[in-house]
Amino acid sequence: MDLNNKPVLRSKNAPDENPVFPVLTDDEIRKIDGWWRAANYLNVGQIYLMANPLLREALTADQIKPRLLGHWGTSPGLNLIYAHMNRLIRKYDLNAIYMAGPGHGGPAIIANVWLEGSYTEHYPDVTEDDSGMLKLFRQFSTPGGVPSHVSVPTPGSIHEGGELGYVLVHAFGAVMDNPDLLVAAVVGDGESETGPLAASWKSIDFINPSRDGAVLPILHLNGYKISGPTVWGRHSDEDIRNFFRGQGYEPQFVEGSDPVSVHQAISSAMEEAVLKIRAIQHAARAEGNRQRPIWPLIVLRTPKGWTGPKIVDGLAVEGTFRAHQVPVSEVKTNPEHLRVLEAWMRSYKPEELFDERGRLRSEFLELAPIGHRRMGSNPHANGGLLSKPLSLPAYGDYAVEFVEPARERVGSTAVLGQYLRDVYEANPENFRLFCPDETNSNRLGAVFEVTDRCLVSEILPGDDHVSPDGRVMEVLSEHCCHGWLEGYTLTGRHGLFATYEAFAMIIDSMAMQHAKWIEHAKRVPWRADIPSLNYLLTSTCWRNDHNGFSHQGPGFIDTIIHRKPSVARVYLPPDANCLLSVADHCLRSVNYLNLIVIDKQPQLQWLTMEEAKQHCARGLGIWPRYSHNPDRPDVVLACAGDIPTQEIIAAAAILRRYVPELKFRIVNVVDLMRLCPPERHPHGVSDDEFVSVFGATTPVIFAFHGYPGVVHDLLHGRTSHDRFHVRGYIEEGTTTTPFDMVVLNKMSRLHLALDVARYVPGMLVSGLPLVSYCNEMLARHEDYIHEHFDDLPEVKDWVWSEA
Ligand SMILES: Cc1ncc(C[n+]2csc(CCOP(=O)(O)OP(=O)(O)O)c2C)c(N)n1
Ligand SMILES: [Mg+2]
Repeated sequence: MDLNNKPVLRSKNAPDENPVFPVLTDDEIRKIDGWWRAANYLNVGQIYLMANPLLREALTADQIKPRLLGHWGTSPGLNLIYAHMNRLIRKYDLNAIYMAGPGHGGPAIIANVWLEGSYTEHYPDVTEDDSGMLKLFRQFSTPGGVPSHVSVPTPGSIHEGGELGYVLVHAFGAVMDNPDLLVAAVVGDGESETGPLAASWKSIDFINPSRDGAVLPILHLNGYKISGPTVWGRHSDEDIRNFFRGQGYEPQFVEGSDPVSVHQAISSAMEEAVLKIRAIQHAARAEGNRQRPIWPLIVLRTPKGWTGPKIVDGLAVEGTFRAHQVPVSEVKTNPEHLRVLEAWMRSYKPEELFDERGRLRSEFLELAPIGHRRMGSNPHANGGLLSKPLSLPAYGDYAVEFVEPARERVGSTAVLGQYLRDVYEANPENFRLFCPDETNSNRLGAVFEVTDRCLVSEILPGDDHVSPDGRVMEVLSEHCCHGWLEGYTLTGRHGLFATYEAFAMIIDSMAMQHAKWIEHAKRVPWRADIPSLNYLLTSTCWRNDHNGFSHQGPGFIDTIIHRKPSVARVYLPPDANCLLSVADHCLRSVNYLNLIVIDKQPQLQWLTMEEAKQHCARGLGIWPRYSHNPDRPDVVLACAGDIPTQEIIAAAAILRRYVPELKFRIVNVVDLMRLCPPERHPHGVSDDEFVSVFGATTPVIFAFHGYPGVVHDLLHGRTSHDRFHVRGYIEEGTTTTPFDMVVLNKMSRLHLALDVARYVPGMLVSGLPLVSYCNEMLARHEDYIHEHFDDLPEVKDWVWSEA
């Protein structure tokens, strides 16, 4: 090995103390470079060619795809890193996976996993020869083929990179509780400008090297986004170094455009990083070091579209934003462009790289790791293969017991907290709670009896349950919480994301992307099932207290119901026993986004555990105890959600007093998707069952937790849908009392009773005293809260009674 002491490459801005020493022999460089050229060649082939894959004859216009799609610019950098990761995996027997933040470089990863043989193992018809190569080219970005991003069908991928910004959170989530795993995470310099990516550098404050694996971030500083420069592309190394040092990293810079020097520099930087990571892990695991380490990070400054056409039509392409997608277009119709493309492809010397059959020559193939060490075949990137079901305590043991129902108020999430405490105890290595900062506020604090908040940083004596060994992941970034949990479940482990309802909207796009991933994965046969992503939304829109208007927003329900029916589930448990039953169900499930919404405040408890089990299994049903002559009702009083359940049953009490002859049934919906016609959602009840619960023509007054339009949307297609009159959250809120919130949104018991008077035939006369009472009460309420700053005692202390 040539180990002279001369730095082979140093950034023009880098200070002298950071030289890079060569670690590769000339022969190693030749082989790595061969792999890299082969991957680059396959990249270009995927974008352009539909015939003549190895250029064994002169390229002609009819061999070019009619629609040129894909991204070239990021790909040479992605290929470079893949090739050098391969060398290190072999040398150190690393258990590593690759995440490409600029996931638009899909053809790069496809090229590499095909070269290493993983692709053909997953897709046997895409053989490792020239006909397989042609299939690889022809399927890319064409109808029925594979997408241009590193998406679900790409072996070795658990990160699509379509919506930029999440590569680091996915990577860090994947290594939590995976002590041997290393994720090489490439961050685009444009991507690094996104909010979620900017937030995620701090993830190292939550990575405990004694129990977690490691992420090696590689900032791919090619200087450009789609059509403009990146912010960091115009910053000095010194600025960038200061930024990363401030975040807890020691960056190593690699810069250049001469392949040989860059191979040396990147191999040296990556090897040094791997050794640093090993040293960090050894210090934590063998020597008990509890300090937050300084983690390595690589800044790779290479030209965008490196090795591509330098100038096209007189304009610079290589090293500029023009290399982002298809660097030379109109190849079918412009002979000069065809010539540029052919010269470009031949510059990789395919005849040197591929043998007669079209397979990568063995001297280059030697670089690839074997078996599960190949990054396209590592089971962590198909996490369901490694997933172990949770060991769950019997949730019935946590039941809220009562002599008479709905007489006392109990905090339902506090009960769930006790259950989660025991889930933690029974699953010390594959369950975590993710929460911006509100585990206690959401009343889940019982978990701190058995674990702490995680922080791998300075801990002060006054801190409450904070330690590097803590397993409650509290970071005030909904993006980090969601992304970590995605990475954690995609690698087969289980978790729950608990957050304030209004602020779930921050991650609604992430939820959408994850739903797409799961949905697509179900259609890819080799992808194993992964644990569901579970949401618990508390601090809901119905309680304002000191918070102003900012804290109300039940819109995450809308986000979830519009996801594919095969992955979307929404549960609105009305009390603690139902919450326990729903939580148990969700934690056992796979391949869903499970949304659970329930408030944290003490609330009336309606069902015994046995009743709750049956009700939740059915998902919706009549509650006979709270109904009045329910067999042939005049009206159905329906509810979904805890506060709506309280208000509708309180409305029922008013109705019984003022219109005793009125027959009604109380229907509660805990599994919201039951409302959908079965052809639109697998949970939808049959029309017969729907009619047996809601009747066929009976008016329905429906109190709903979220925006009323959600219920109308779900009911679309049901028998005489226009008889449903839905009350819900209508964007009213301020600092006010709990009952005033339902009054302002016209979902109070008084409004619901007035709706009965309005919509039930024959109520015009018999309902008059009812109407007077409700209107008087609304006026009294208004006066009372402004005088006393609290709800009327008969409202505040209302409990259900049979009489
Ligand atoms: C959140 C988000 N916003 C916008 C886009 C559209 N987009 C696709 S690629 C790209 C530029 C990415 O630049 P960079 O991260 O530097 O990647 P490069 O191609 O330079 O490696 C943009 C803006 C996106 N995919 N995701
Ligand atoms: Mg860039």
